[in-house]
Amino acid sequence: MRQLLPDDTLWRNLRLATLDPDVHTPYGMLEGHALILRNGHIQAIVPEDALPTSHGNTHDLQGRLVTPGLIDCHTHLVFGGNRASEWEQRLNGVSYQQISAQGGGINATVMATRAATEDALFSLAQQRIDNLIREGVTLLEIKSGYGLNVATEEKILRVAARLADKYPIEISPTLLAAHAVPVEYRDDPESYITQVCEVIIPQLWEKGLFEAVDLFCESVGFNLEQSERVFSAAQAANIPVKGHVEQLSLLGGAQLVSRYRGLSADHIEYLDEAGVAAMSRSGTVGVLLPGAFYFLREKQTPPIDLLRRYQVPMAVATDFNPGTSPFISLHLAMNMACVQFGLTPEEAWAGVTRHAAQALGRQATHGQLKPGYVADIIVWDAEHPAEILYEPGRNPLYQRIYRGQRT
Ligand code: DI6
Ligand code: FE
Repeated sequence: MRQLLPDDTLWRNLRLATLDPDVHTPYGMLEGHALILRNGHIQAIVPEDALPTSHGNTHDLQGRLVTPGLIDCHTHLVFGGNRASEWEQRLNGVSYQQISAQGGGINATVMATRAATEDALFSLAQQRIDNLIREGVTLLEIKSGYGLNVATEEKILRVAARLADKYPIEISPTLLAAHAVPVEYRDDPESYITQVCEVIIPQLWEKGLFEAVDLFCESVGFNLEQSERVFSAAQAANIPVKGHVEQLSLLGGAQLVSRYRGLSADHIEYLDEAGVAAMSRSGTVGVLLPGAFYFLREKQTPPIDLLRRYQVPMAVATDFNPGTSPFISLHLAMNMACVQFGLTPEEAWAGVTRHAAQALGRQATHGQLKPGYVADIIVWDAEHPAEILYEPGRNPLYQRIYRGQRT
């Protein structure tokens, strides 16, 4: 009979979808087990019949379904303004690329974000983060990328840090200064890349404002050579990298990310077998962003069968941003990953738990219900994990537990 400490909490009468690949059942499902939580972590998972008959701090969950907290590993959550008028232009036949070439697109949001105060950006971000917390998100990646100068990139990252201070959620901040060429460097993109490498990365890394460097390797973003300059600068400072790659064309960005042993290659609609093989060798996660695919009315889907065959972990994220994925729902992204890309519901669940944790370098501590992992746990009023993504908008969340505390 396991001994419990006075401060331990005991969660009984539940059905555990552990998402632990070493539990060989669908979703890593464990029936008839209980959770013991201690100091914000999972202390043990024990069979119900091996428990003490009573403990001061016991929660009976009446047989409910329990999963790890959800992880949204790719968002552009902090920005000013919106792009509804551009969206209407696109629906009247103007392409994303044309709008970008006219100084719209990312740069339109850059103007709005540069003009907004830090407090205004924080207030806008609060409404968005509330939605994700209500859906059960407990770890959230937030990128910069709508500043494109050191002051505004810092402003965005400071908003991300303030969100982490205020809300019961962990934030993983990413520097995406190489998101687009700002208007003031329109005729000299190489000099902007120099600014990113020699000013923005070192200054904001020195201030401890981000964990990884991201970039947009695409015809409307940066080419391979420019992307390599950014990754090389990050590598020189031992900063992990990731990339928006192969979204609208095949430039070889995924192979570049793999060459730098990047955390993740994101979008990857145009990824080829050479890129998949490279990702498999480097342990790079493929992050699927079906919201952008849907909103841009793309036709080319990511090579899911190749990713499966090479056992490349697939994560699923919202890519929440004003230009290509204005959907602040991870449940919807899970649904879209199944309906549009052909993932199974279990793959989508792995995509927002253990694979999303791996995309953020946290596979040893987050994204599974396993002893030693963080006690980020969601209790659902649902029979089966598939219900959560089958009916986005229903949100059967019963209780959200963040680091062992109900929130
Ligand atoms: N790819 C995307 O889909 C977003 N960023 C990126 O690199 C678009 C961001 C925007 O249009 O505001
Ligand atoms: Fe993105």
